[in-house]
Amino acid sequence: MPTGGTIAAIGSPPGQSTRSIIRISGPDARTCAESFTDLTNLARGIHTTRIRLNNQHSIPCQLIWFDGPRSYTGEDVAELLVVGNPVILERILDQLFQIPGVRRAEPGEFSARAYLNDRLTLAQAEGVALRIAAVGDQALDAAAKLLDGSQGERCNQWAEQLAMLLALVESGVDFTDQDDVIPIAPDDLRAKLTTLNDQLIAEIGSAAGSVIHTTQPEVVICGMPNAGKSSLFNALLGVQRAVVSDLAGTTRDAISETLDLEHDIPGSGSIQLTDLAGLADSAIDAIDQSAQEIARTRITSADALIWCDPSGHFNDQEGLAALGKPIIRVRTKADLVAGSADERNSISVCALDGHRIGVLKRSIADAVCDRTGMGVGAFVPRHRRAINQAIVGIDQAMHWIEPGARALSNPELVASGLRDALDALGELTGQITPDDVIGRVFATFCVGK
Ligand SMILES: Nc1nc2c(ncn2[C@@H]2O[C@H](COP(=O)(O)OP(=O)(O)OP(=O)(O)O)[C@@H](O)[C@H]2O)c(=O)[nH]1
Ligand SMILES: [Mg+2]
Repeated sequence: MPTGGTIAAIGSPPGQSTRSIIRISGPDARTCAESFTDLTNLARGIHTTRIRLNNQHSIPCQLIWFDGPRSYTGEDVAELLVVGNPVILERILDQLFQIPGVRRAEPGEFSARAYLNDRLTLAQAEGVALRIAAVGDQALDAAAKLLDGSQGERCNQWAEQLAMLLALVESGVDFTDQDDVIPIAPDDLRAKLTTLNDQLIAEIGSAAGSVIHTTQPEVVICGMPNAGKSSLFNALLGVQRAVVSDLAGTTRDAISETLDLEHDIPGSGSIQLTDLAGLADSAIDAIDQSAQEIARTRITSADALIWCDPSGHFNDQEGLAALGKPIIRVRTKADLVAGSADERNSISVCALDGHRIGVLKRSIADAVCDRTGMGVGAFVPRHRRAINQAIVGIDQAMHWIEPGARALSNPELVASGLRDALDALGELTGQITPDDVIGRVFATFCVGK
């Protein structure tokens, strides 16, 4: 990411809206703000003015001025609130870029400057990103904890405890020839590490080892051709989105739509629902072959599967169960079954009249949206990875601590595991922040943030 200069970007989503925002940050922000308006000697606060466009038209604008360092980025910042017309916004930006030293901001560059100017810690910057991307209350709560620094505080405490235990183990390495020196009793060390590990596991909660999205979880509808998948997709969405026909092999693509479960099941948020081509032993033609490959890829990356089978047998030739993901077995075309279907292992639905679609929605919410017990660390992939690494390091260290022993027989190996764990946590506490970590964090931001 380039640094320096004055940056400008649109800070609101693309498209038309009543108001949009253009952000400008850097040493020339004042020049930018004053050269297109009648404002002079800008003072902190909101100013109502007009922006001249190419000296022809002028449009009304509210300009919010922040003197550095008391601004988001720590630099002089101007925010322009103007009518949300993309043509006008681009024109304003073009004019700004005529000013020497002013250029378009990279994704996340405003927040990167805030970080470089000590206005935000890395974790707080991630809190900003999470707050923008948050889907649901739990992600918002996690963002708040990142932003208020309480999560960083906890990481610091873990890192300090680990550093202290590592120091004790290492001092044991230095004094191995003196039998009477026992810096820490193995059982004490084990107990302390167990507590620490429990806290780390709680931090990523039920997400330990699994993939969690800051955006919506993806649920795919899979099963044999003609199983009624597309009909179910449409019934869940409440619109005729996918083509339905009695020919097997109708669906040839992965079709995704957002399904909002919040309305029916408060607290569950929304998901990406994807309809797939049917899985078969053989392909009808080359298109079918590639449709099936797409389907298999999407099944592998999904967070949960809705497995449709009108027979209710759920013979697993495809090895879906072995994927270890939540599976919701749905007996489709329940209206064709004489008598009431066995509901112990599956939900019987009819896509034509919506029978038990509500029950299915609830199972979907249970499968993917049950984030209870999920800690802050679960929401940001970098945190989840670092905490997982720390857990692995501590596990390795514990492997070499024999219960009841008077001294550690392999203190070097214990120390090595603890050092790995400390390194992993160091990335979170900001003690170890290589450039590529910073780049990775801000690369996930949108332009204008
Ligand atoms: N009676 C009844 N028919 C259904 C039901 N759901 C789907 N069908 C019929 O089953 C046939 C196949 O439906 P689709 O939804 O296209 O099935 P699909 O699994 O998406 O099929 P492919 O995309 O070809 O894999 C159509 O003729 C639907 O009208 C149902 O609940 N009851
Ligand atoms: Mg289909």
